[in-house]
Amino acid sequence: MQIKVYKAATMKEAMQQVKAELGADAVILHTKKYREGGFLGYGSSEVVEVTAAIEDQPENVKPPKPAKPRAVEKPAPQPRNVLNQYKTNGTPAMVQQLQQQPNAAPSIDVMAGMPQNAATMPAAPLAAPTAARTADQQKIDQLEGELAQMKAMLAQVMNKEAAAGKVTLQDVLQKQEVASPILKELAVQATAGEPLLDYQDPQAKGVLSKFLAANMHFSAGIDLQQKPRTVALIGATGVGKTTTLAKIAARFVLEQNVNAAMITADTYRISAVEQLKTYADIIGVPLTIVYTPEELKVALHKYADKDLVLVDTAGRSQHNSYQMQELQDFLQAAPQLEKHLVLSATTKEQDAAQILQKFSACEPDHIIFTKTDETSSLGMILNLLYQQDVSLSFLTNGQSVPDDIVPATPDALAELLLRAQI
Ligand SMILES: Nc1nc2c(ncn2[C@@H]2O[C@H](COP(=O)(O)OP(=O)(O)O)[C@@H](O)[C@H]2O)c(=O)[nH]1
Ligand SMILES: [Mg+2]
Repeated sequence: MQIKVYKAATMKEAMQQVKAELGADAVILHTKKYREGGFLGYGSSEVVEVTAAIEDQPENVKPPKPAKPRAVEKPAPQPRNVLNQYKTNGTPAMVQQLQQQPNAAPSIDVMAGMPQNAATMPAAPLAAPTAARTADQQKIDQLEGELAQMKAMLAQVMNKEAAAGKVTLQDVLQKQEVASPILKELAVQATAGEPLLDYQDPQAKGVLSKFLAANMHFSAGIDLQQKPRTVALIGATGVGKTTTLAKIAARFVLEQNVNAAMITADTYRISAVEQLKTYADIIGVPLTIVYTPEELKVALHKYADKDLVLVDTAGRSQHNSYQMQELQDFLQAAPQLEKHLVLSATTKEQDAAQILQKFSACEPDHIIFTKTDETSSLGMILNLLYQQDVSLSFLTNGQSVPDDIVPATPDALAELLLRAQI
């Protein structure tokens, strides 16, 4: 590796020198700004010093050409609902500004999609110290800048491996359509290089799981500690409410011997009642059919001694305000109900965001994602629930009752996301 120091009056000029001499692959190791010449501080001029490095080239390889100006990157699509919650601190704009300058630091190339603080690293040591800034703060800034530079260098090395056919954690998440601002957040929050781990590396699952745990809420199923537990499943038609309700009931009753009962308010189709009656008979739990909010209250009272009461509801369309109001009125009759909104993972993200928004009038406590086996775009789950208050309770992955359901945990979601076929 060659390391060279460049001095110039401005950062731009110093970067031009670096690029002209070392080419586009150069990495900026350090930047410094100080005053030189003059007498007792008078008449001195400001100097920018940039330390840059380039890996040694094999002999038959020509020296690197100066970087071509980068095409202006399209702004990353922002995920709905969560847009305003990213901790950007204004840095993406700075990155974009740097990328748009033909003379921008060559290290920006290396850092596309990298931590924002790494991408803006030359700026940190150059920030003019204000009177209020303590020496400690400056030291911290400098250390942060250096850390970001090291992250960027490591990423560069690992990027080469990725180019050699490795499928990284980041690749898989991209394939799953995780929104790019979230991918950038992963790069910021993870240790340098972790997003570029091979997706099959056991460490990759740990990295993803930790990121999910830090940025989403998980309730890992239903906790029966808080008694009595009355749970209603709500959502659009055909998303898997009844099947999921049967899976939950079967798990609790058959595996944990829980004393449970079922109530159904889905009386629109005879087949819907019959479907649940069949499950109730097989599992061996009582089922009550209710037509009005009053009847729901009576049924809940009747089952007051049960450890778990599961309530099925009719599918509602988010576009039908009458249906939505009817559901709200129904749920208001029993404020103690814990509401799980059931969403199919096969729904278009835009529609799922709308369903989430419309059903928020019913104040769901948890979200269940069904049919995770039928799509390879599971990034939607993360895009929708990123830094939202509502928690993920279950994930279902097939039609089989009771097998195809798992309590939602960071590990379970990480595992599903990493199952992508590349
Ligand atoms: N592949 C797959 N199908 C599911 C899953 N959950 C439910 N289904 C199917 O989706 C269809 C609708 O389910 P149902 O429970 O009747 O939906 P509801 O109208 O919301 O009550 C049925 O054919 C279920 O077997 C799942 O996790 N994966
Ligand atoms: Mg149903």
